[in-house]
Amino acid sequence: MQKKGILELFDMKHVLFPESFDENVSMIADVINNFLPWSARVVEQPTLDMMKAELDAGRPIIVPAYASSLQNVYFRGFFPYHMLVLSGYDDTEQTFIAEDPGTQYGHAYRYSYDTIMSAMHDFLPGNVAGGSKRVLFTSPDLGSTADTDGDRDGLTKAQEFTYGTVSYVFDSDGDGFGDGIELQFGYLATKNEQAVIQQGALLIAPGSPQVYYMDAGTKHHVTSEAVFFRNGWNWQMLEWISDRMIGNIPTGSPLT
Ligand SMILES: [Ca+2]
Ligand SMILES: [Ca+2]
Repeated sequence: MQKKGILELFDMKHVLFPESFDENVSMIADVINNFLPWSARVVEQPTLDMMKAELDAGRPIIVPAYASSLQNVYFRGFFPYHMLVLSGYDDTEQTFIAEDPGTQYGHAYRYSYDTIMSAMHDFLPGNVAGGSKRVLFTSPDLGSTADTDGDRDGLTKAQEFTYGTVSYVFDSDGDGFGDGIELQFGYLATKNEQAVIQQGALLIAPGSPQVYYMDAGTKHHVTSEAVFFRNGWNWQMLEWISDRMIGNIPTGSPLT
């Protein structure tokens, strides 16, 4: 869950922060809380015990770090600021178990407690080594973020995941109408229906078992399977559209 989420984060952040190239944890929390199917909160000055308790509860922690202090021999090139995810710990070895996107060896990579606690620094322009000690505690629950509407399309974050629309895109199917307005009026927000109802299309909608053939801007009921197969059609050709949209299309004579 979280791993995919971390990758998506960097695509989403431009929606909230179009001008930003570096992210502090509070910006990352905003992106998570607006757009991802989980939630996060900034925790200042976390102690080792607090962090272990989170990991015991199965909740990964996002840690901002001054990269040099991580002393990861696989890092290449110079980058002052780095984020990684802690997914567990090992008291015997005194290590955190990390998912570190910084190298190809980052899966289940181990950093000592001391390394993480000392490298932990939030982004501070020009002086990451002086950044505050803080992390993001994450939760698989939407919590109070269920009601956010980061892309301002009229659907809450929870609704976007229920309906399968894109939480950070105002108009998921790119048909010129926002997600919220389409669902409010009974259209599909995840399919460009106008693009589908073209000449020759075979249409079906959830509220009716009837199949229609589009011809000259009108829909024609295909009255039997015999008619359907006689025309060389197959079921894969059916396009599902909303009851609302199919109701908008003028009806012509049935195909018999
Ligand atoms: Ca949306
Ligand atoms: Ca749309």
